[in-house]
Amino acid sequence: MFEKCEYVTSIVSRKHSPNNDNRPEIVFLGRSNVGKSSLINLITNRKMLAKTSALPGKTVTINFYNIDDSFYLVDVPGYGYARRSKEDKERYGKYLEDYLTDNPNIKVAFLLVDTKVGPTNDDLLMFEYLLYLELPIMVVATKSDKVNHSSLEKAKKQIREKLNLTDDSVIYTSSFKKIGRAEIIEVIQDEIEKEII
Ligand SMILES: Nc1nc2c(ncn2[C@@H]2O[C@H](COP(=O)(O)OP(=O)(O)O)[C@@H](O)[C@H]2O)c(=O)[nH]1
Ligand SMILES: [Mg+2]
Repeated sequence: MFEKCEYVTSIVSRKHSPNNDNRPEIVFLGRSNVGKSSLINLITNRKMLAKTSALPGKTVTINFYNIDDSFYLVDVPGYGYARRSKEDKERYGKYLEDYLTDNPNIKVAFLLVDTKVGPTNDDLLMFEYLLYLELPIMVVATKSDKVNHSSLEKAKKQIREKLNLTDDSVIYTSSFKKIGRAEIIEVIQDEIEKEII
């Protein structure tokens, strides 16, 4: 896995999707700046595959990365970036809705939440929305390097409670410290194998 990782294209409408043969799609959702692009780089073990930025709100398209010619990682516009205009927010919301609705190719929707910040109202709305769409959700807590050991326990409790999750269903990651890669890959592998069997 991850021998070949390449950026394919950026789209704003599903009709331009490069996925013509219904390969599995693994999508990364979360607030602007939560660490989506960094996580894609961690998973693929590439430093610069997905563009990361200290400035929030940079990704405004749906970006497809071809992995081993067998599935796609998909990076989408982040939500909750206050400095975007209302029109922009509506536009990106539409792209996302168009991409997520009735899309059977999506095998995992990773919802990224900042470990230190915890789930925001926008995160809760996105979580509810993904439940409503009946997408297979996996919650990922990012930037776990930012909290110390005891705060991490508190953060875990908060995320579980706010989202009503059971114990083992959150994956804690740090792209900086390269934590959580194996767990993410295991989830992807399980979902993709289900397809083949
Ligand atoms: N401390 C810490 N910072 C991170 C981590 N991952 C990303 N960042 C930083 O958070 C900012 C946003 O990251 P990016 O991956 O571009 O987020 P995106 O907007 O969700 O794609 C950048 O300044 C990154 O360097 C992490 O694991 N730990
Ligand atoms: Mg990004």
